[in-house]
Amino acid sequence: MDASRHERNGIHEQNGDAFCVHTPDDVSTLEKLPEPVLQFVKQAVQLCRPDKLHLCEGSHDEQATLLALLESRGQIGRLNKLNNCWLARTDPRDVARVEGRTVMVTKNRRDAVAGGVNGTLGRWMSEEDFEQAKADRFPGCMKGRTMYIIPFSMGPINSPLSRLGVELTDSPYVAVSMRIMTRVSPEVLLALQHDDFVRCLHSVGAPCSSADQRATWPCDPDHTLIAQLPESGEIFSYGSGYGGNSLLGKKCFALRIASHMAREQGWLAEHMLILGITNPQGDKKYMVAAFPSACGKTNLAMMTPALPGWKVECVGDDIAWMKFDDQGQLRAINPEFGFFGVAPGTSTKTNPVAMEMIQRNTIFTNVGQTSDGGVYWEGIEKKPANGVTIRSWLDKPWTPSSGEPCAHPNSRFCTPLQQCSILDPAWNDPQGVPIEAIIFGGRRPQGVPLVYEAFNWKHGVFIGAAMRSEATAAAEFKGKQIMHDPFAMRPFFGYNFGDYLAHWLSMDKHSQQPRIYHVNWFRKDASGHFLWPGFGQNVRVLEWIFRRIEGEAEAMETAIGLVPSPGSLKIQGLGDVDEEALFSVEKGFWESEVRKLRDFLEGQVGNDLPAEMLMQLKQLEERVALLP
Ligand code: GTP
Ligand code: SPV
Ligand code: MN
Repeated sequence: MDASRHERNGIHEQNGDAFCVHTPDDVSTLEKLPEPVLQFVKQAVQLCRPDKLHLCEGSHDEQATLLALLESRGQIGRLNKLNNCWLARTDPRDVARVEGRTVMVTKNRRDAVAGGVNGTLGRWMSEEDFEQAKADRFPGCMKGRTMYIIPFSMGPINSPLSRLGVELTDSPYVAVSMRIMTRVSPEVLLALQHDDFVRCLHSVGAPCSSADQRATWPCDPDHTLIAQLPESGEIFSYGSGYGGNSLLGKKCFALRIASHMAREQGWLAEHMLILGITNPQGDKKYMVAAFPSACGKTNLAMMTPALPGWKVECVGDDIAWMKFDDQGQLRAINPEFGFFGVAPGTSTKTNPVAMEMIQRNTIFTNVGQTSDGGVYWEGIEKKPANGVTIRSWLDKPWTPSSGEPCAHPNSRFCTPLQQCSILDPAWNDPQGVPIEAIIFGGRRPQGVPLVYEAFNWKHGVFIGAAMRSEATAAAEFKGKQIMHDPFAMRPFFGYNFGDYLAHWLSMDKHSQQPRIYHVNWFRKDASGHFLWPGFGQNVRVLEWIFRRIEGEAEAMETAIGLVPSPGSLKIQGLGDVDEEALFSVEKGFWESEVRKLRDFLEGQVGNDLPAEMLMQLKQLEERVALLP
């Protein structure tokens, strides 16, 4: 591809470097913008050549207008059975994050990727290569389209833990989704007068003549590129309209750019849910948990506890920004304003809270549709009424015997946070909530116990670094291979993973470190059945963690950490649970696990690995060697 790709298509006429958008609407839009935002918009307009500008104010009426526009173009359809709910079907080539086309752009390669390798822990692109890639893609890319200007806040506006952004996009689907997922309001525009912001530029990469907006899901999969420039606080995303590739407040900003900021400013930006849990006596604790994509964060964050008297409340289901306060207490905010949750597997049994909240004001993407205007997916466990037929995410007639999934495995719902019936009272607290436990976890069909506790902070950081999990449909990977996914951040690191580990280790200086745990809901028996019922029953594990923090639950030492002493985890009333199989730590499995971990850390992190991590690895190897 070369710089004149769009010109060759007859789409981009060069009309000097005049600021080319000048309808009366556009002019009044621009007058409202704070100077730095205006400069950002002007440069983007010159580069991308949109036909029109639209400044998003985030109002209800504006949302309705944009949804109606999308509907009139056939880009979304109304779901009549639900209230103000919509279905988007993407181009089948644009259904998930594309890690292979996601890059960090920094002056020095070492600042972006560990071990000097473009490996599984991120990809680096040089500034020169990025300039070329940008020149190959962005000139004229918005021709025929409107550029939406979206000022947004990640986190409560004016919280010391929050940060601002402006996304410019030619996708109205992105505009309506950003209005659900982030705080978009005139207040943000005011705040932008004083505060710096992250500059986010997004294009679907399909310029068109104004009259022809017919493509139902414009995208350019062959040239997709998602580039983060942490040193200048910029994001450039081209070619994909889907989720984390295009809703730039989420993974690109709140994880990749923010983790870089967090390191410089002494805080943490993590792929973690935040929940509050209250025991029958009314004592409450907040916990965060990092599981890789599609491994159960949304489910845990909204859990309906199976133990009587216990209550779980949700602060967030995907991202936590955390900082130790002056008292040495770790505090967390959810920078997001909505949920972008996995649909398949969501049912009134597994997640009744989510099922209730998605009945209104929700945008579904790539789920199946019933002929009476409802939604359908694998595991919804609700038979459609007699005579009702189903169309799949590919808009083809579908029955259970069709031999292909009804919903794409990475299909999602996009719903406002405030519709969650168990939203925590402190969800919008600018100070954040106090965190007492950090939980890591993954999908491990073999070998990894239901729960274990780290011996101390350093060992806990090592447990995060050692995380592995089965691949899921949230990214482009195929099959069920077990991948290294340290801290559930593998696709989201904004800087060298070795430096990231050093940053986590440096938190040891604070007076009240939360305890660190590892959980695994996904261990299977020899015939492939889950050993643990999961979902609402996971509260039994949280209950044990709760009592551990209070100093009330017994644990015993194993080679990998502290597991519940026999009888300490409350499994009464669960029926058949094979405790032995759930908690066994087998020598053969862990020998192989530790070997893989050493290969990974040496190969991918190399000299950037902090010495403390090598020490932890050696100690684990020694403990595993002593296993019977
Ligand atoms: P992202 O939004 O991609 O970051 O994912 P997430 O971590 O929020 O994943 P989510 O909670 O949406 O879970 C995805 C899948 O995991 C669904 O298919 C769930 O049914 C399944 N799942 C969640 N919790 C459990 C559990 O406790 N046991 C079992 N067996 N499956 C679970
Ligand atoms: C994930 O993949 O972890 C998600 C979905 O939360 S997306 O926003 O598409 O990255
Ligand atoms: Mn996620």
